[in-house]
Amino acid sequence: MGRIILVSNRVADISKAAQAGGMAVALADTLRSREGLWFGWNGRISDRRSEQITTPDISHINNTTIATLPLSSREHEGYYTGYSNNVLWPVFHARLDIAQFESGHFERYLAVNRRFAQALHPLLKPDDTIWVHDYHLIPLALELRKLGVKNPIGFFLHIPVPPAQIFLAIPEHRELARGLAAYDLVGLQTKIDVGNLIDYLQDGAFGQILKDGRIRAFDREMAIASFPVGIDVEGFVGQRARQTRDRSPGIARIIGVDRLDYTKGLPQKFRAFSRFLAQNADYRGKVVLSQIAPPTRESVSAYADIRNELETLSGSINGRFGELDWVPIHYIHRSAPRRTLVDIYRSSRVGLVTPLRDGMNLVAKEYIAAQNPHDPGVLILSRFAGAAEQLKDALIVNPYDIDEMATAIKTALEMPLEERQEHYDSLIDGIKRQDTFMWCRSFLQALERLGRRGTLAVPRQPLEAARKALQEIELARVHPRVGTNRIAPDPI
Ligand code: ADQ
Repeated sequence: MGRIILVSNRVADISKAAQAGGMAVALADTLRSREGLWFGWNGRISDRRSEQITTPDISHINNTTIATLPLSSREHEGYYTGYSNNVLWPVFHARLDIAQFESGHFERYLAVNRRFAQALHPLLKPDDTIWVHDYHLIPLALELRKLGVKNPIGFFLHIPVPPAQIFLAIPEHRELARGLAAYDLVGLQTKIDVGNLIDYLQDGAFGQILKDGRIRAFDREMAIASFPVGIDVEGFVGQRARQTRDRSPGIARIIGVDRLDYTKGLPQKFRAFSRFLAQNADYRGKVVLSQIAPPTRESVSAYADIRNELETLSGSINGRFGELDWVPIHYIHRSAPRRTLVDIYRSSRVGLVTPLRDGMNLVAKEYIAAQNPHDPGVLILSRFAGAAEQLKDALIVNPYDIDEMATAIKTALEMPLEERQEHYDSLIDGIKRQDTFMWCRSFLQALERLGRRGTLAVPRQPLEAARKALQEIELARVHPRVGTNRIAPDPI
């Protein structure tokens, strides 16, 4: 069996993968069981010019080679902050309003991908399988193909794909599509993402769906399929720091754990909790919202704005409802050690996971995995998190609908034990079945099968599958006016 070559913007420390959680665990596990190489940026910014940074630093951990390069400061500004974080991240999360299309950044983005391809090329062997991760590296396969690389190359996008009309607004959308077409397999989080990408490729890049479900674009054929990212359930629960204890007897906790990012819907979450307190005076003093939100990408101005907004909001809500012995919102702008998360989730009555848009959202899965099966808490989940496609037995809400979220909080707090257990049983089953190891295995098997036989069983009708997935989420959504989390479709 050939080697596995992983390429990602940042290379995880595989000796500490368990603490990082999520996909790092599965990738490190794959590299333990077969020879491989992990290539990417080492997180450092060098004083040297980019032309002088050509050979990667190489180290070895067991049978894995780690090859990393620094970025020059111009590259960091154009490729990382400028294009990846200020164009691709907001646009793919449907936030065209805050995208910053500045000249020169796309060229830097391409140039870094070209430099990475040139540095990786000499390290490759003919029977290697190459797996590239995330939006920073969309053009990498095309740059490798230009150097004559014929190996199977797969790409996995961790963030969502926006609807075609939004994708089309990126000035360089055709170059990005041409880059995607250089991969043999493009893996996305959900069927809805697959539908969006195929829609765009048909309308914006004149792609065609072939009879076997693959897509032909820019004179190449690629397979596009969904591979939902999961968690390592046992590994996560097993690292639990201590036994659950009720931290504040008599007070129910609602928990939120999100990076402080404008995609995570934190102001809407705070407003919904405030609306809930305004409408349910009897709950004042009996429930708190604890929001853990560590800082990320603080050099980007949109992140400073969201931080200010949250600090103002939590201050005003606490000022309006708080008492000397009760503060309604605990807002913690720091990271929590991973081993304490299980205990925090488990001792919280409600998990409130309401991003405006999210590729998957692993916090939703971690919250369920951490619950006590005999007395589980309730997950409230945004219909716009990729996880909603799998976790339809959560209370599914529209994060823009503050009243609906406020109602869902009440429904969750008052849900009888039997109903909570039914929801939990169905959710934990799916989370265990589609875990992080299955995600990694199924992507690699699909990519290697494509490399050997040139075929992959993908849905023949991906657009139909996407439409059905969207309808199913809408059907599962909490409906405040009906007061139930199940509505029947309207008769036509
Ligand atoms: P993220 O946007 O980072 O990831 P998410 O999947 O929710 O989002 O979580 C990442 C991990 O970070 C989780 O394991 C969580 O426990 C941890 N984490 C978050 N906040 C924390 C805190 N305050 N303290 C400690 N740990 C915290 C991107 C995409 C997602 C996609 C993942 C994986 O944006 O949509 O699910 O990649 O593909």
